[in-house]
Amino acid sequence: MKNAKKVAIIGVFAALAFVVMYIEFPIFPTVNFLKYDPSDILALLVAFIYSPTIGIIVLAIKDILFFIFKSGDIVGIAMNFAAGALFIVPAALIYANKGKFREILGYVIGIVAATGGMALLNMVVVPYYWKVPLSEVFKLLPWIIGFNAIKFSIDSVINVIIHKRVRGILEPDERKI
Ligand code: RBF
Repeated sequence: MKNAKKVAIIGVFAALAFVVMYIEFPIFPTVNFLKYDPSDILALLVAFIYSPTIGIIVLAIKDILFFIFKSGDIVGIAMNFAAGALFIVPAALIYANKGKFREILGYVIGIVAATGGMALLNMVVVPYYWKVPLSEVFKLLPWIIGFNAIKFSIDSVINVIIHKRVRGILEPDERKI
């Protein structure tokens, strides 16, 4: 891909992801600091169509913009980035344009990596963030696991539906092959 196109794709998708992150809402009232937003789907799309690196760049720019213009919460943004990266990188590396089976396997491994990784990260971060003992975080663990599993399952289902169409729009020549 030409550099100019790469820069344009990154800019457009990071801007779109930043805007859709404003849709964020909690899934479980018990852990209302965890909010679902569809922005990771934009980063996943470019990771699938171009490369995991471009996906991570889009994810990072989106999070930096959201931190500056909306949240101002460095911990929340770092956790959002970590969760997105833990999902997108394995999913895109496993899929690697190798068909439906690899695509589904990519989502499954991505969901497991993000859900497991974030359970561990939350056990480290939440005691400091909310100033609560680790035993309190253990009580929240089922909700944290449920949240991440649901968040990245929703992203996977939406990506299954749209990723071929988006590829057709972005890379029309490849469709003829
Ligand atoms: N986002 C996730 O997708 N998964 C998480 O496990 C997760 N853990 C978080 C833990 C803390 C203490 C905070 C403050 C945020 C966490 N986030 C997580 C990010 C959150 O859902 C939201 O995207 C950001 O706070 C930006 O509003």
